[in-house]
Amino acid sequence: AGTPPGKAHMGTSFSEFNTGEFAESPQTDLGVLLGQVATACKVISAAVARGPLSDTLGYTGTDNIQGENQQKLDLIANELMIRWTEWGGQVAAMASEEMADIYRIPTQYRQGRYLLVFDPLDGSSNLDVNVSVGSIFSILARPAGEGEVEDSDFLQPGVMQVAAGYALYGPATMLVVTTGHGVNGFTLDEETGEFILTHPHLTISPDTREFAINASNARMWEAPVIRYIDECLAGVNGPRGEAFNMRWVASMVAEIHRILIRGGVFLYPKDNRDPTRPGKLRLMYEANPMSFIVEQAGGAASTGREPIMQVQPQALHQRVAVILGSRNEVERLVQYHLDAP
Ligand code: AHM
Ligand code: MG
Repeated sequence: AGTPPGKAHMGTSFSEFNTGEFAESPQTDLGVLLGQVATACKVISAAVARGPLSDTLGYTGTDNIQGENQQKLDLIANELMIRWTEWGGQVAAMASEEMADIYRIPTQYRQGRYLLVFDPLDGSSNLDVNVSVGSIFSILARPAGEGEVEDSDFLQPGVMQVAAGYALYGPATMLVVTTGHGVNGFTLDEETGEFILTHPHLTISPDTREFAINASNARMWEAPVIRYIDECLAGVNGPRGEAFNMRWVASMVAEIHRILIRGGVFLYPKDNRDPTRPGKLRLMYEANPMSFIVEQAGGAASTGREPIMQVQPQALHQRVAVILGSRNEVERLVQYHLDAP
């Protein structure tokens, strides 16, 4: 959704904002789809909040495609995202962290021109301790062509995204969206069931003294990341001459949201635990949508060696190294990668 011209638009509902944004536009379908994704996120928010009361916490005993144990709410959220978006005629196929293969829209529904890619419940290892989790989504245009959608139709670099966003299920439920014209944040009003514009035109400060990384992996990091974190930890007497603070929620959505609100840099870098694994996070439904949001808010997103959104995907579930947030810190990390032998 685009940048509203000033405070007058604070308090606008997401539906009204979307209608204004896409009125007279050939992308009306995109507005409709975003509205359906927003509704799916409201329903997922309610399911997450009821978790402890409805026997939906805990594991299913099955693994997803990345060999991670699925939680009941991972699968419920996946199902809800599909059910609330498949019937409207905007989507041709979907892909998700929780589905090994793509999901083609059943033939009883109209086939749309968009591909919806999502992580239905990111950070779900936090569910049992009642810490923030979220949903992440990315919308791509279906390439022109005949016949069924194939995996290869999804394998577009992040620069091709037409929209991306996340819902954060925290103390308040929020929806943060970009369609390539800035980033806007909406808060769910539980009384009316509407997402209300509370954070127009989010921007990330170029400088920060806060970083986020899972430091338990330090022994496996590459040299440029070790250098960067060592310098942050060295404090006022180190080469940065400043004291840095650290945060790690282990929910990427909460982490990126914090960075949008008060700056920061987030790293899930490549490490040497498995030479075939370029990072932990998934390119298509974690790294790309978050990179689109961060760049639209004036931040930067890199693998350390190239901009994340320029990585050509080879597979739906491929992983990638992630360094994103305040522009000057990301640029410093890119420089450290260039400097490394
Ligand atoms: P998930 O999709 O299985 O929830 O994994 C992604 C999450 C991110 O939200 C978070 O940044 C990271 O994994 C946390 O990893 P770690 O367990 O190493 O702290
Ligand atoms: Mg995830």
